[in-house]
Amino acid sequence: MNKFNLKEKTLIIIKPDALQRNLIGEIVGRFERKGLKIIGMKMIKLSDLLLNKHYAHHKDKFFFTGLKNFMKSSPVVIMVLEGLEAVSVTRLIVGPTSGRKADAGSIRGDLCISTQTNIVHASDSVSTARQEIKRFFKSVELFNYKKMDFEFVYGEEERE
Ligand code: FUP
Repeated sequence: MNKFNLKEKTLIIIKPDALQRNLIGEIVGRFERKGLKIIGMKMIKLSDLLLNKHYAHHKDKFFFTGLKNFMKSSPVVIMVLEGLEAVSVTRLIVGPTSGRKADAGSIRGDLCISTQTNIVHASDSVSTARQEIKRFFKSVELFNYKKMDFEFVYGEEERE
C-alpha cells in the first residue's frame, strides 16, 4: 500500500464576501494551481440548521449571530479538495483566521482585512473534514476520476 495518502480530503466554503467581491475564480484557481484535485463542487444557501452544526464550537461567542447572518447573506460555493496532506496544505494556503494577521501570499493575507469576512473556510483537521464533507455532500456528489496532470503534480515516490 502507498504510504502517502493522495486521497486525503478537505471541505472548503467560499464565503459570501468572496462571491460579492468577484473572487470565486481567483480562489478556485489558487487551489487548482497548487495541485489539489476538485472532487465535488456546488453552490448552496446555508440554513440555520447547517450553520448551527458547522459553527457549534462558536455558539456561545459574541460574534455567533453576526457570523450566521453573514454566512446566510448570499449563496456560498462549497468544494471538496483531494490530495496529499490536503487538510494542512489547504490551511496553509488559506492562512490564519484574521486577514490582518495572515501572511501575504495566502488567500486571506492577500484578499481580506477582516476576521469575520475572511473569504474562505477550510476544515481544520482530517477528522473535522470527514464530518464536514458528510454534512454538506451526498456520496453521489463526490467524483472519482483520473486527472491527466497526476504524474507531474506528484513525484514517483509519492505516486507508488
Ligand atoms: P478558521 O478555522 O480560521 O476559519 O477560524 P475559526 O474556526 O476560529 O472561526 C470560524 C469563523 O468564525 C471565522 F472564519 C470567522 C468567525 N470569527 C469571527 O467572526 N470573529 C472572531 O473573532 C473569530 C472568528
